[in-house]
Order: sequence, then structure tokens, then C-alpha cells
Amino acid sequence: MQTIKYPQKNDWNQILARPTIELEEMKEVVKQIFKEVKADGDAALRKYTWFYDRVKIDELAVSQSEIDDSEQFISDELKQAIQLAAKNIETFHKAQKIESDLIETTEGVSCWRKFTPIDKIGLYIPGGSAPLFSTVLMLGIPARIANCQEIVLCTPPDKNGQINPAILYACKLVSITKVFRIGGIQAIGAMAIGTESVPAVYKIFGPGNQFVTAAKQTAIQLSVAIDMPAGPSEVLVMADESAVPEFVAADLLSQAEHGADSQVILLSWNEKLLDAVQIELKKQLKKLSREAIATKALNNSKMILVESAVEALEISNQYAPEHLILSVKNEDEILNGIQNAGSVFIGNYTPESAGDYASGTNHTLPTNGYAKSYSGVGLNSFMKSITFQKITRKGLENLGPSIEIMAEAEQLEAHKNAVSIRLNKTC
Ligand code: HSO
Ligand code: ZN
Repeated sequence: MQTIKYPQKNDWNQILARPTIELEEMKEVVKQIFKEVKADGDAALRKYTWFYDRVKIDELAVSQSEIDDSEQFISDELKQAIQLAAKNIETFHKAQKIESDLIETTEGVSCWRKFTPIDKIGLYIPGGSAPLFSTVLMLGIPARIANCQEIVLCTPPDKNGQINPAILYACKLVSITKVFRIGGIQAIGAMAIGTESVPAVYKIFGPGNQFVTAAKQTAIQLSVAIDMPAGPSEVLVMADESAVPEFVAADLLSQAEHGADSQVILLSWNEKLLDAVQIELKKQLKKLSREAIATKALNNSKMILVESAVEALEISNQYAPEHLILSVKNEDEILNGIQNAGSVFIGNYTPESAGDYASGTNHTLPTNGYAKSYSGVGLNSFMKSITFQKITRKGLENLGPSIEIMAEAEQLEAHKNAVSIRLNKTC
């Protein structure tokens, strides 16, 4: 991992540049596949599953008995771990329910909001080398709490057309029954457009590779919402002499192993710590089964020696990391100044893996600098709100003149008239 010492402020942006993702070329491929999904439905899904995954699929839908039987292939230990994680995720997300208050903005003018679930949602769960069954919990549990009526889940099949049993077990736990063995662009196309087997949805959630990301962006053009613009995983660790080098190295590697394009950043004002972490990284990297992936990610990554905690905070806010780990003595000083981050992990005993799996917070978070403007997924992501208002005659007498003046100033006479006609009517 490259070390940079005391960089000039002017250079921060360039030093912290993320690996670029080229989506434009993929968009042509996405367009073609979407066109075929629209024209040929399930047949196009089978065609592209063969083309990309080299699997011949007869039955796209996973049967209820496959979902139910998944339990047999999972150890009790894993089941219990999943159940504990599910309980914590449920507790944290249930507490996010917002009750609407009726507000009287002017005497006789009442306004309120009602929150309603998004009726039909689609979840994409990556398969392959790291089947993310934890993401089924992170998306499925808040969707259930929100009371979404139809939850569709797509995930790519393995070489034998099978779905990872832990993914199916997680589906069973959160009562997701519409599960399809479809991955990649064709899966997003199916959920955005709808086919004979796969229902069309209103919003698509979930991580994926660049193909999935490009497909989700194209889905927006079909009036389907998405959770957020996705990018490679990332973590920024801020550490001082109170940090434990082994822990810091382990946290950096936990994100680096996600993908060759992942990025990890370490900021410290203690040079000794940086040196110690370098040594630990080498030791721990060798032992990882995903060593090759993590090594590539570390090549996109930086350790930066900064002047002070204040400077580290400024850099971090400018970078807006998906995950921010604070291993520092005076955490309160820094906590108050955090402006941009997806999720924050505080202290030596709070690894990012806790949020990835089981503490209760959601692991679907903004990457690529989007933490400046997006929140992570939460209960609200599965809901929308409708505003209501009711105005009495007295209320319109109070508010009406202002509306009339504003409408006139915008030269929208009919708007003004909708008020005047009422005020002029004597009952
Ligand atoms: N760290 C990932 C989420 C995840 N990690 C799932 C393990 N499983 C999001 O950046
Ligand atoms: Zn992770």
C-alpha cells in the first residue's frame, strides 16, 4: 500500500481519486438485452443465462420446496448466526418508523404526511465467489417491516442451476417466496420490464458488478427507481497511537477482499502506526484465500500521514467514505465534525464486519463519494410519503390573500382565481 506523507491540500483530490468505472460501453449491451427481454420475455432470460453463465435453465423460479429444503444444507451454527443478525437488523430498522404528525401551519390550514410502502420491489443478490446472503437480510427485513406487498428476488445460478442454500435460507427467514435463478443484466431487465415468470417492480435494490450497475441505471429510464448509484466497496480508517495495528490491518483487508476495484484508505498523524500497519498487512494478506483480489485492491489504496486529527477529518469529509472507522483516543472531537460518510465504526472493538453482518445497521451504503448526498438503505428506502391538507373557510381567509398575490406575480391567473372564487362566495 502506497504511503504518502503530508500531502498538500491541492493534491488531496488526485491522491484520493477512486478507480474509474466505465459504464458507457456496457450501456449498449444493456440496451440490447433489455430490448430482447421486452420482446421475448423468459426466452431472453434463458438465452442470456446460457450466454453469460453457461447454464441451461428450464425453471426460472425457485420452487417453495427448494427454499424450504435449503435448511438441510446449512449448519445449525450458521442458522443461529443468521437468526441473531436478522433479529438485530429487525430491531434497528423497526425503530426507524416515522409517525406522521398533523401540523396546523396557519390557523385553519392542516397539513400531514402518510407513509405508504412501495408495493412491488426487486432485490438483486450477487452469487459467484461470495454469495451475499447477508444482503438478503439487509434488504428483505426492512422491506417486510415497510409492508411491501410483492418482493421479487433474483440471484445468479451456479454451474448446476442451483442457488446457494444460505441465500435460500435467508429468503425463507424473511418470507421471500418469489425467487428467480437469474443474474446480471438480464435479471435487472426482468425486474424492470417484467416477463411471463418475473413480475415487474417499482424499485430495484442490491449490489452487483459493473454490468448490474449499468443495467440499474438503464432501469431508471424505464421509470423504475433504484436504491442508489453503486460503486466498489471502500473504507477509510482514521487512527492514532491508541489504535491496534493488527486490528487496523484486518479492517483494511476486510474491504480489500471484496473486489480488485475496492479502495481502502488509512489516515494517521502517527508515523509509527502507519509503519506497523504496513507490516501487519503483509502478514495477514498472505493468509487470505482472496489474497489475489485483496492485493489488487491494495494497489488502488493509500496510507496518508497527515498533520493532525483536524486535517484527517477534513480529508475524510472530502472523500466521503462508504465506511469510516475511528480508532482514536478522542473520538468525540472527531464525531462532531463528521459530515460525509455512509456508516461510522467507533473504537478498537467495532470492526466494519459488524455492520456488514450482524450489529443491526444496514450494509447497503453510498460509495464513490455519494455519501455527500445519499444515505444508506433504511426503512424509508422501502416507503414513500403522500402529503395531505385540509383547509377550512377561515383558513382560506387567512392564507388566500398571500396565494392570490403570489399567483398574480407569477402571472398564473387561473391559480389566483381558484382562491378568489371561493373567497368571493358568501355562504
Ligand atoms: N461491505 C459490503 C457488504 C458486505 N460485506 C456483505 C460482507 N457481506 C458493503 O460494502
Ligand atoms: Zn464487506
